[in-house]
Amino acid sequence: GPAVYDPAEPSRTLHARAAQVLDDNWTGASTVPSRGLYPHQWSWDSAFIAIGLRHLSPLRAQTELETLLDAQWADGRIPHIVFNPSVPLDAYFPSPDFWRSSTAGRAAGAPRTVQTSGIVQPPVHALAAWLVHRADPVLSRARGFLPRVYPRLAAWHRYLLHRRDLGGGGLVSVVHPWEQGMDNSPAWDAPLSRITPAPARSFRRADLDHGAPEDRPTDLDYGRYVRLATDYRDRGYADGAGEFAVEDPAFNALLIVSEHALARIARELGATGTARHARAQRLTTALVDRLWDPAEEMFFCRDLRGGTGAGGSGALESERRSRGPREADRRARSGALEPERRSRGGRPDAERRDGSSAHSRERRSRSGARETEQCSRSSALASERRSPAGALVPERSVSGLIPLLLPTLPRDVAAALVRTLSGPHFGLGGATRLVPSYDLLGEAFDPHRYWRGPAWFNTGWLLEHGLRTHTEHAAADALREALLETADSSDFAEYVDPYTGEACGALGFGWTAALTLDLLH
Ligand code: 9YW
Repeated sequence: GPAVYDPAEPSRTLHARAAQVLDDNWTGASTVPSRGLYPHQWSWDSAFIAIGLRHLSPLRAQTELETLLDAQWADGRIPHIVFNPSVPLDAYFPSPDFWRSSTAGRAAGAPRTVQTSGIVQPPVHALAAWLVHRADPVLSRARGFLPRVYPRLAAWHRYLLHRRDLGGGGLVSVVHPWEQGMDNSPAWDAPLSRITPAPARSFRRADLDHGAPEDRPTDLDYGRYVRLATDYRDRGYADGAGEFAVEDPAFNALLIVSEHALARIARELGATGTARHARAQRLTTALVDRLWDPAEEMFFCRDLRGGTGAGGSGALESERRSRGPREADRRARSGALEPERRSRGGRPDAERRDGSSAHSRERRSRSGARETEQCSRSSALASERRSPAGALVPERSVSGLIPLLLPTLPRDVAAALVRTLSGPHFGLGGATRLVPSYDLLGEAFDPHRYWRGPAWFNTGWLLEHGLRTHTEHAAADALREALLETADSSDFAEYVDPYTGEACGALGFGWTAALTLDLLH
């Protein structure tokens, strides 16, 4: 059988190689996710990287987070990218001249001296700061690490809770798929299908210089990403009016975990932390109320701009009752119908290539009719007619399992999540040893295309912790071992085939190496 990674005797080779990746990706003040593909600083990557770096150099781990926080906007947002001025503009798209943070973001308080993007990423930072502090409290106190980062982290959470509660139910919304971090997840297909893509010739994708096109999002995806980001920028990065607004389970679960961490930091600094723990508890309740589906035994995204008026808690069920599960699924997948978007997995090749089965023709004409209808309305009228509660998106994404991290999740909810994780849709311990990013049985499943099936190490790490939090130690041990073996055999790949562990995307990836180090300790 496979070698067991004994925590008492970390494999030196794997440890040393992971440390080497982080050294190679270190720029002097922060760490790039990947030298070729992502040559700047990314927000949630840096949080995960700091969690690993603390085992190599607590000073570097603190610096990683401080560099990111130095680019925070006055309104509290932490940008998803902090650009490295010494990297050529054409090395990554969208580059600083697209985001224009220091001009377009002036009203929102973008920094003047450093160029950033204007969207955000999941709030893993307070959790990271707490773990980094715990790794070397003496150094942390000597440098005044927590007193310096605490007010900034508090402002970050304040921004999310006050400016991004677009659904009015207490949860935070993302306004772009890049914000949630799982760029081309099938959960975005329905909300993205309403967005008119920017023409492909209006931008140049630098990512295709580094990655195989069939392992990356499509041009149509990128057209929509560009449209949404352009509109947000042209509104001066003001929140509220955008065409895309989704409450995501993982984003909100990470905020809750970070709010608990912020409570611990507050306590360390002499406050009680009670109010923050209470807020985290209220958010946990809201998460279950708004995003949990008891019949499907997992969390789903709530598309605030979607829905037919049948919204509210249990929208997925009422959708299913009125139309049947197949119909509800087909409606939600209308964004996945264009030939470019059709995946390698799931359906027979013939149907996918010619796209002309009666089934898909019918679906396509329906989605065309809906798009026309939406285009003909003025946007104010359209938003009036929409249900304020939106609708749950019936796609099973790994995001819907991440709330397992939450320590005060109701017991029956946690037990149901564990069943879903090891059931046919995610296959943990059965069909797979790693957790796929998307439903193994889903129509859009593709084992190699980015967030439409491959297993990722950050979500694996989060679920390993979730399993331990709910005392599923055997499953956590097995997942940990699979993560370590695959990080090793894939050369710290960005993502892997969830069945075979075959490497996809970039190698020498920052958070893969960092979280490997953390699992070894
Ligand atoms: C992009 C850097 C980022 C990650 C995201 C991942 C991808 C593409 O790479 O985003 O161009 O920003 O989806 O989660 O933070 O590793």
